[in-house]
Amino acid sequence: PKAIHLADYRPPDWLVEKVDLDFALHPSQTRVTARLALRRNPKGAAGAPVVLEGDDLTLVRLAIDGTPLAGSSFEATGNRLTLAHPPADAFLLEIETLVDPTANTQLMGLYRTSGNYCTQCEPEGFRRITYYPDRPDVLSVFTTRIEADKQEAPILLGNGNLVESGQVPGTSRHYAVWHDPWPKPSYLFALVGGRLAKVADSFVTASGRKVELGIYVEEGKEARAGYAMDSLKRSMRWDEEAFGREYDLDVFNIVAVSDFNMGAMENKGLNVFNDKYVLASPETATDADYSGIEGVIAHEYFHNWTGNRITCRDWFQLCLKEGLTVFRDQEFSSDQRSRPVKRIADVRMLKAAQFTEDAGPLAHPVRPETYREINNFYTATVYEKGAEVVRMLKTLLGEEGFRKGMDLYFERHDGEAATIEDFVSSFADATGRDLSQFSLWYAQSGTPVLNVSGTYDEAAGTYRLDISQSVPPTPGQPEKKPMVIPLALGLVGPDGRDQPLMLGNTPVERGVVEVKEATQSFLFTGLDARPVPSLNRGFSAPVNLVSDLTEADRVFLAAHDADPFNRFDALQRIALELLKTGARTGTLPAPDALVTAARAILADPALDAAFKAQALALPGEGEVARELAREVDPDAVFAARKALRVTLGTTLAEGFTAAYAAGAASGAFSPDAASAGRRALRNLALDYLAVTGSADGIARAKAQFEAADNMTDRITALAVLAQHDVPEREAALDAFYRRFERDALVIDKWFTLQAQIASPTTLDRVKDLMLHPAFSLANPNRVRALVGAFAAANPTQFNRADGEGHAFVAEVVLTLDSKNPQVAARLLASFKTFRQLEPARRGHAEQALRRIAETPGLSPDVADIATRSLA
Ligand code: DPP
Ligand code: ZN
Repeated sequence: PKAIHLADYRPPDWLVEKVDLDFALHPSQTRVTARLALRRNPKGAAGAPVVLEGDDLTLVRLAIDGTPLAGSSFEATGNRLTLAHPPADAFLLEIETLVDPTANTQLMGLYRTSGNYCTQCEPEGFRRITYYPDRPDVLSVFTTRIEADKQEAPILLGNGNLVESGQVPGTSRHYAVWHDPWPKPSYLFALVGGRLAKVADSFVTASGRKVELGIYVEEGKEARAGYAMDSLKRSMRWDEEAFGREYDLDVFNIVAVSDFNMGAMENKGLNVFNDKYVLASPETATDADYSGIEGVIAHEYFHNWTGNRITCRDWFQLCLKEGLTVFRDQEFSSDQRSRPVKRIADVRMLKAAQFTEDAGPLAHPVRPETYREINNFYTATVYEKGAEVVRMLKTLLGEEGFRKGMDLYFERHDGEAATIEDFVSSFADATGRDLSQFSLWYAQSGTPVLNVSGTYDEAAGTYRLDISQSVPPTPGQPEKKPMVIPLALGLVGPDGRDQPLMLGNTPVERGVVEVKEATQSFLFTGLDARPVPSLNRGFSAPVNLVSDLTEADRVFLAAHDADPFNRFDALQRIALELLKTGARTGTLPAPDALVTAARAILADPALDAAFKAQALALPGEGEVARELAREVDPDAVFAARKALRVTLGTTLAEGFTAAYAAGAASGAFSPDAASAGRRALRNLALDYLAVTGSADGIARAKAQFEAADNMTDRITALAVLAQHDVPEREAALDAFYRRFERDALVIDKWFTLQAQIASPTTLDRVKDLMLHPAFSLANPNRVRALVGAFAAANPTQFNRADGEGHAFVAEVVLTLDSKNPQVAARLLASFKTFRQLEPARRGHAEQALRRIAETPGLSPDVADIATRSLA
């Protein structure tokens, strides 16, 4: 496919005033009649033809203003419909197409899942339904009539409000007409038809309008939608309170489906969800599942304003809706739960996914300037780094300035397809700040490195921070300019309290200094003792911080820092340095400082359990590898980490035993954050107490596995057992399977934890599991749970020294590519860290990538990832 460039953007030549769609649902021959009221765009090219996108379409009939068109007056291929000489500057184009939803294995456009009909149109799926100007800057008012066999599809759902429904006389068919008054681009279109059970509720908006809420699930799963419904109502209230945004239709529906490429989709008034992010019960869902549901429900709901009411001008602007909406859902979850713990979890995820992406061949700016396949840009960079950029804006402007900017953005651009420039200008204009340098965060890829060193002058009572910044080269961007980095900091005195933060005679506003130059110094005054600097508090900027802090400084911060994030980070950094040295040299340095700091955190009654669990969980293998950056031997990383876990587990056995006992459940299960935190710490303790594989530890894990009254406790115990080659492992895996065999989402967990076992036998296990009746290459959740987990979360086995792990994943990618290119490409992206590896493993990975790249007939999705990975 050819490259598309942001610089080539042109407004559409034709607009769609309104569109009427008529669907006659049929398993293999669904008839779609589209009536587009087309009008020439005064901003388009004069005299331009009408060119509509299609994908795999069968055209049946075409008419203009009611008159059928002769074949000579248009040109139609599966992928394009061209009217070289449209009759007038405004006319009604009627298009009839046939689509086969059963044969649709890509899960883009109209497809079937568990026998039900559903759609996915973002980013370019609508063109698989009918010919259309399928681009986000063409907004139109949609009316959708859906007709189906009443037995097959008793439920018929569309965007907007239901305006009519009834029986088709003399047939077994019925219909429903949905009208969405809000103009929208085609990627927000959706319909659902099928046999589904409804969970109903309602919500009264701040201005007193009643909204009917519905969550549709497969029959028999109604009881598992309660938490999703509760999350939805809390999201609706929160968006009113935090952003002044009210819902704008009479109905809000969510449909949970079991075959879905992504997490969920924000179609106007009709969100379609991967059922993983809707269904939960204590027996089947972990605490992580509950918080995932809360976050994704909120995310899709928040898109109603940031994405739907204001959409993107083109797909280069994807972060305009995604980064902002992730920021909004993170803030929501922070308000619902513990803010520091949420921040820690988000930063862990950011580093694991985005920093890694930024450090490899797939690095790209938050707003890319070129792409070949837009599906490959739904990335951690666009989403998570995009959210960090919005967070930095808030840190720079303060609470009030940020809200003013958001208000102005909504006021100016409601109903429009906007750009990042529009977004940033709203903040600049609302606050009078020059944000031109700040905009580099959208344009420059790569994670900035911030080097910081401090000098205390006792006689002058000053402390000078010398800071230099650089952004490493990334694909297409060999050289970078200095960025604006909001650095939140504190100067911690010997008593553990923050000392005054003064530059000259001026207090530092909100504790944030702005680093703007390649090198810059800040002289803090009025200090009567040498401080320990607490830098980048709350992870105020997504940078790699290199400081001259000593291990002793970090032990001190881990114990005293007023910023909880940096207490966590200090401990993690001590561990990371040990792990790096251990992995490089084969010998772990003395971990005494870490043990001391960890013991203090574990015993501190003022800290909540969720925080302790985060602080005491060692950095992952991926993070250690990323920090090592080159010549990585994943086995050495694993060995170092294992050795450190054994040391901590043994030396802190008493503390972990106490934490394990203290975390025992009292009363009925509740998914709230405090209870979840208690379980997290208890389960971390279980892992440490069993890490040596001692009989005691295994017995404790086995007992917990058998007695658990919730999925978090059960699956963690099983994961602990799975990491040890003991007879209890296979017995427990079998018992788990038998207990949940009818529950695909739970069996996914069973696949995942087996795929993650760090053992040379795992590859064969995974190959066997691919033949298991519960596995299917046709279902994205199954693929991700088994093969995705192996590739992305089992560094030692995916990167086996003999290359078999790479070869296996490459083989799956090729098989999958002909069915579902999007999921195949996502799986292939697991190779993005291969350049970090030592030469032999790197060679194997490269060979696997080449084998893919040289295969004829690849999808654009897989071809794009393979090419960029090898570049
Ligand atoms: N727009 C969806 C989401 O991120 C994904 N396609 O919510
Ligand atoms: Zn989104």
